[in-house]
Amino acid sequence: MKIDVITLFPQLIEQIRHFGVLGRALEKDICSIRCWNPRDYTTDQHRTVDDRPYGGGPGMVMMVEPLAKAIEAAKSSHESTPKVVCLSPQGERLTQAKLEQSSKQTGLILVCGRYEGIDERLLETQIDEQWSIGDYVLAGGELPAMVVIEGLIRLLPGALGNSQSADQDSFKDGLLDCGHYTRPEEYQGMQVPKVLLSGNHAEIARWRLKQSLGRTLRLRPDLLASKTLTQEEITLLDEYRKETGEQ
Ligand code: 4FL
Repeated sequence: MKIDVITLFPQLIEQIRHFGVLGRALEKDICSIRCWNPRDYTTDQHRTVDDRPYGGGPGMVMMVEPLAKAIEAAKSSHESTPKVVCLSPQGERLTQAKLEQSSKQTGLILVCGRYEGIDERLLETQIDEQWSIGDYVLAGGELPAMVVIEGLIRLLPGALGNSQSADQDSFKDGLLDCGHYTRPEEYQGMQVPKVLLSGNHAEIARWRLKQSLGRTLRLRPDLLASKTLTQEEITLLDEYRKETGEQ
């Protein structure tokens, strides 16, 4: 997968090369990241990328031309035209399902806005989708773009080691993850659940699914409401309710 990032702060995005799963995936060529700076596509002496808003008001607006040229340059480095996504609070909310769909594409262009926003005509002509990572306002789209990149790359085949797997993730089946434990067996009087020490893999899988279901019911009932449960899951959830006395 080839990801291009349109940003005034390429150094910020480049940081991810140096860390963990992402760094290794880039080294292994499972994916590539390239930044394009709109400032490199300006024609005036001051390399201007923003200007005052028509109609007045505070802040600055990112100009169409440098952004459009940077996007065009990124596009022409792809064999087939990738989707162009702008990170913005007014976008569609990012979900694991969206990341999974996008991880099947061979390319993606992420556009990071700064200042008060981007000239509306760029959104109309160059942007296919807008994505939001949550209902809050940041100083720019760079951190949200890094969130997208991290979420995407770990889904690419070979990005995670054999011992890890995106298949086991929280949200994989629309449920929260179960609790996890490691040594010691007892911490401040609290024991690791006995079933996890049993070596009975079928029982352990059943316990984990029950915990996932119960936790989702307790913490994110909205997730459970939009999921169709299998007969086994209904049974497990009933058991969880009985065991914990929860509704
Ligand atoms: C983008 C916030 C995506 C949340 C400012 C500029 C943002 C954002 N999700 N805030 N872009």
